[in-house]
Amino acid sequence: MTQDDTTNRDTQPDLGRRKFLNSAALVGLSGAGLSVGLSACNKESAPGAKAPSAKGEVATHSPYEVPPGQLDEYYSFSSGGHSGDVRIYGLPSGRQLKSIPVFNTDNLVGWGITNESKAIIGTRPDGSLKYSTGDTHHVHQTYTDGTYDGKYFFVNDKIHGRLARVRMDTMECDKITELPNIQGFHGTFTDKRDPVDPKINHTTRVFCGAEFSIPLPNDGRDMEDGSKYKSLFSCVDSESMEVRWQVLIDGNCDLVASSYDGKLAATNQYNTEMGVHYEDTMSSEMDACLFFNVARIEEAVKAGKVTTIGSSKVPVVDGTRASNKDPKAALTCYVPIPKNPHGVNITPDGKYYACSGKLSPTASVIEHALVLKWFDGGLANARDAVVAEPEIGLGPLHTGFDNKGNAYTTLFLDSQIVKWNVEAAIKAFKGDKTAKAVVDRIDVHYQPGHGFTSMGETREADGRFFNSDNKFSKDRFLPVGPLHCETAQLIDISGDKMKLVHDHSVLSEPHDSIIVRRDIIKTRQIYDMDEFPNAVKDPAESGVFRNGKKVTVKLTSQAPAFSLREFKLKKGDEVTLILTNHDKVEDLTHGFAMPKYDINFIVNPQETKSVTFIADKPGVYWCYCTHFCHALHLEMRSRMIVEA
Ligand code: CUK
Ligand code: CUA
Ligand code: CA
Repeated sequence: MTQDDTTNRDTQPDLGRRKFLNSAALVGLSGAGLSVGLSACNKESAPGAKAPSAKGEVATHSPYEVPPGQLDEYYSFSSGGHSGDVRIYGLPSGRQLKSIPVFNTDNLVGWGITNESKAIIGTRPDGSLKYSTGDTHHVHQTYTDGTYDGKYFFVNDKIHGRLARVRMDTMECDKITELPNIQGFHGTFTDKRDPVDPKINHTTRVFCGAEFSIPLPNDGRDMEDGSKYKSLFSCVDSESMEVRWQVLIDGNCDLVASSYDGKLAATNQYNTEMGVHYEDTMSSEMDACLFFNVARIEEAVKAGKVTTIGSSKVPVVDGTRASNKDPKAALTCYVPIPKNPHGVNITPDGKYYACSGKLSPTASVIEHALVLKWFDGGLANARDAVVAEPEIGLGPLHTGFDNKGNAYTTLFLDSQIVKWNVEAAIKAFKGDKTAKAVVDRIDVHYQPGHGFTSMGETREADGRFFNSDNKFSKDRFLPVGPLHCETAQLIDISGDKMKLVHDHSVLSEPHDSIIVRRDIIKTRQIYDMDEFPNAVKDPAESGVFRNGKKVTVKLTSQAPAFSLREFKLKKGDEVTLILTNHDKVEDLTHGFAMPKYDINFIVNPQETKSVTFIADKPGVYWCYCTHFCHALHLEMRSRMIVEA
């Protein structure tokens, strides 16, 4: 116990509980065989640790610390769950860099407020947003030849069944597609390679699983007849964002994985029972990991062996068990695994899928080549594609991989990360008594959901870091009311033993993330004015342009002023205000807030945005710059006059 700890205690309201947790945490840490390096790190980062000296030197705390002025080595892109956004963190520091609004509305940038963002999210005939809520779970990037290409990432909305695309040069959502005839769009994964055209070596497909079964079409028929409830697995074109095809399946889809050769996509199924009631979904000891033969599905679509559902034009092929009994013609392969599995992840060498048991303490290892063999008619039972099923702990959920053949699985119930060796697990499954799958364990705080490794979803997995996104933080951070933040724990996986690097707080409620080497991400510094068709290219074009009741206000911003010091409207005008930022300096953003009209957005350098509103309240409204831009930022205003 250091002096700092003792001093700190006097200010802690709940002494006993904190003491208990400290020792509990210590027990966990020593159990995991942590090195001296970590305890040193803990001590030095305790309150009162050495501050930077007056000379401007920087105190160094641990080999993982990113000193002031230095940049992180990795980006982490993390879904925000029911906040509807995606966050960007720097790792190893854990600094939060940005929240990208996607399915939520956002005051900072005006997402859901500007016309441009509303057009992406989708509107109702009255101009209001079609949906203003969303639930982001899984973030996956586009690939070229098995590794990230930094072009786009995709993220799902579980609530309304939508897939969003975010362009990674500006880190902005540019397209959203609603999948037809599904509910609970949960798992999604970009294809790692499109083998159809050898010249196309990058992602063109995004696979999407539907977790909830519904009557098809869901228009009021068959609501009490559970046997009529079905799920669909969808494929979206990454460029057009149109749904290419869907597969009707038995059971449900949960998480999704894609293969490195573009031949298979997989989804774990926890409701093979096709239960409509809670208990029914857990009644069977075995569920499945379902594999899709992508080439055969696309041939069937081409050959017109399809149906459509309701008003949707998307071709649907039949992937149900009854229609796919002959492996040589089958579109789908149901590999039985225990019980209510959660998570399916492929090893960086593309050979194996790890599917966690959730209600079974096991991970099932399925060999990619054996699933292909089943489709060729060379494997008697689909279950024979399972080459290992090690017992790894309670409540296994998600698995990340290093570059040395090890898997790292989150254990929700055990509050641990377990490191296990895939080849050792396979040997043990074959009966080799000397082979031990589990290599190491480390306690995390508390109840991990997703875990992911640096570059672990690519061929360039580097085995440096594992990040555990935990579902409960309890006492790890200052309490902030009944709703706590969540804990992310960064673990060094470069050695034999896992080492806890640090905790960083994450706003509720992250699900999945990817850790991407920073050299892959190439962002723009400013926008290109020519890309905005409505740009006000010359401040001299500014003014109020009237066409009956329809009025266009054009203005520009350049620090520290708007081009129009004032503009006049008449009560009842339908106004579209277009603002182009003429500043070219990186990071020189202006804001535009309009009191009582509920309008607030920003324009970044060389960017154009517009808003449309009815001038229904006569009076004077000072529209002001919200984003601190200049010494005269507070003076940066434009007077909107609405005549009665
Ligand atoms: S699911 Cu959240 S812990 Cu939506 Cu990725 Cu497994
Ligand atoms: Cu422009 Cu503040
Ligand atoms: Ca089940």
